[in-house]
Amino acid sequence: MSDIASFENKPQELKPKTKKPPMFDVILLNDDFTPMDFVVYVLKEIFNHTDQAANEIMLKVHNEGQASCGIFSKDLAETKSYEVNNLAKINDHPLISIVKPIYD
Ligand code: TYC
Repeated sequence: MSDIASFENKPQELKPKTKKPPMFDVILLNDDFTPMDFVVYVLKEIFNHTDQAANEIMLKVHNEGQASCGIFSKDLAETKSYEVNNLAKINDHPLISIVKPIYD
């Protein structure tokens, strides 16, 4: 019997408990003042989206009120959200992103 087969045949309570790390969504919020070009720039610079993806995400936020920029570990999500909000602030735009835990 292979190691894998014997592992898979073990009762549930004897298997090591492996837990996936919690993941976090960075969500961009709409406002009436931030220029569309600036939002596209932020999505390309901070989230490494292509020009096409950045435009699609920006339009989704504009039309629906919010959209995900990407899913990350807690640290990375908080860093990217801070970078968005800081870049907006120093450029005098009201653009805001928030971080939300993903429950599965
Ligand atoms: N609604 C903005 C405008 O009409 C554009 C915009 C898009 C602002 C996405 C924020 O997260 C945002 N200029």
